Amino acid sequence: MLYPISTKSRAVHSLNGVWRFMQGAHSPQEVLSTNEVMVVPTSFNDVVVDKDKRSYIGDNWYETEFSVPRLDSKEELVIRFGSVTHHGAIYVNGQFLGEHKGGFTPFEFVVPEELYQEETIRLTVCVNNELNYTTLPVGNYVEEVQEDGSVRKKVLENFDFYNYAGIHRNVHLYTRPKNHIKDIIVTTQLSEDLSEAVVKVDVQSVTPVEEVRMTIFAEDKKVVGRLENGQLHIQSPRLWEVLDAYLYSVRVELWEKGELVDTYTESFGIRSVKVENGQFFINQKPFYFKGFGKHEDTYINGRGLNEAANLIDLNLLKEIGANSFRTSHYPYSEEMMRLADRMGIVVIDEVPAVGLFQQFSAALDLLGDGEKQRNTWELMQTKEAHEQVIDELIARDKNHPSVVMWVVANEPASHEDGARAYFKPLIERMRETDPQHRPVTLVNIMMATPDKDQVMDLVDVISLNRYYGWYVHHGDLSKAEKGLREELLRWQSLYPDKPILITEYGADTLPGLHSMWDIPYTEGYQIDYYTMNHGVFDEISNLVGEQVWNFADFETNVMLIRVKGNHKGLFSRNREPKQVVREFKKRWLAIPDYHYKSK
Ligand code: BDP
Repeated sequence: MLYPISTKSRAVHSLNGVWRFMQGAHSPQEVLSTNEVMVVPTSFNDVVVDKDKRSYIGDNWYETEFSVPRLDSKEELVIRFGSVTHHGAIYVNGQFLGEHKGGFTPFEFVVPEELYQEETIRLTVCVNNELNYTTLPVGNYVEEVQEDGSVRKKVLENFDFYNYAGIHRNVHLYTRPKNHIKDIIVTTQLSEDLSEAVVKVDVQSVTPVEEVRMTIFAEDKKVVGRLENGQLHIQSPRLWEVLDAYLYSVRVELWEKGELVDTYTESFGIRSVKVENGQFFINQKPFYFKGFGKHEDTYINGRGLNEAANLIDLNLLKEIGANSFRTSHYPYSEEMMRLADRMGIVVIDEVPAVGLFQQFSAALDLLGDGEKQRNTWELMQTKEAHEQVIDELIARDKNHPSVVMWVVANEPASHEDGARAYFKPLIERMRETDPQHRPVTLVNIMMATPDKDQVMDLVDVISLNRYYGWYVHHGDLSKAEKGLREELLRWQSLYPDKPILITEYGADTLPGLHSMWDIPYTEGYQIDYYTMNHGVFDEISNLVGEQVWNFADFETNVMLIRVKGNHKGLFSRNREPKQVVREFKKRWLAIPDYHYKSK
């Protein structure tokens, strides 16, 4: 799906700003009559202040007006949402336009032509934040009868982050030709010695045109060449390199009877990715991932787009010697993906498939005693949502050079019967749908040990979330070390040709907390915990990277094991470093991006 940009044939307007807001029942045929307002984009939760409104589950109504820009008869008007979490129903002048399920991918609708003559259009959005066993992420949905007899909806998160909601990303209004470029698919093929690249561009338009012109530009805007039959050979291409990004762009033009019908410019990078002999190669060199699992999570904005936070995060990431992050546990904003492309940061791109483990909620103390434990794969009805998010994520992110791997799910119950039948077709779908055929991984949970797991043979990289010294052997680092080593060696002998990637390891730490005995939660324990882990990682030849859990402290639901959120960040929630950051900086600056584990 194309990102909204202005070109000769397209004009983009922002609909961000202050909208009217109301929670509860409303008929969109009526004007939303309310004294409350809400900022778009942001999560509403931390902005409304009132406790009940913050945790409200159900319909949240947003409304604004805009005047219709001038259009000629060959143009159409589109309303586009970067994301609405988790379900958006869109109305114009009270008329239903369409809806979208899933809170982390963009969608758009064409405004009906009969409204183009109107002076203004009233845009109403119903944002529903319910989660259940058919949605991704998975939530435990309950309805509680209150003392006054009213029913309050609740979602008990089946995952460890706060269920922020709202119009989370940019809302754009844009004009484009009715016969327009629907999609641009860029693939590049690099020769073994990296001396030549074949760039292929596939353009999809609404109806075929006489001529499609495609020109590739270098970063300095000089013409590299024009495509013939959808392809161009580039000699000695400048590669998109880790922390040294180079972005080419392709300008696509649709021509009909000597007239320019539509034009769009897409940037791309030339780089290769492959998994072979237990190593992860970027541009033919074995790469070592240094970085983080993150969250889109900041004070005030919650999960709402915060571009300044995105930039400081990637600047801090570079400062500490890292080179990558995982979009745990959902697709991040398009703006973040573009920033990663620009800055040469490697991204592991994850769909919002989190919570696919029935007992996870019990482990996190979320469910009452009455809840019977059933089998995850009989209970969850997420197949349809899962297919949809895979298709939407790949449609959105396929051209990003920063994306080197897809994640089909985080910590599902891959040790329970039914997991294999559930995941096999999804993993195949991910591989086949991606025009670049990037590697696919599944992030394995600590209970799904090598003897119990039923799916890891299906993926390209063994991604492990392991908490030896935290959830396992809490506070006992020597037992933890032994356990970690044993388990990693078992994975290695089971899949000698597959790289192992540590996608999570971490320990909750309160800045400023110290103890003579470096007990858990102190800054001293966090340092010792990581030192122990790194010692073991360095022993394992096909362990190709370490991504810390988490980049920064983040908000969660209220739970026994959470003290105002999850404190496993290397940085606090306001991005101040904990003591361990200086240790990481030493280690990561000493580890090269390439050839660290070459045999
Ligand atoms: C894993 C999850 C992550 C949690 C983390 C933790 O993947 O979302 O926040 O552990 O417990 O279970 O800190």
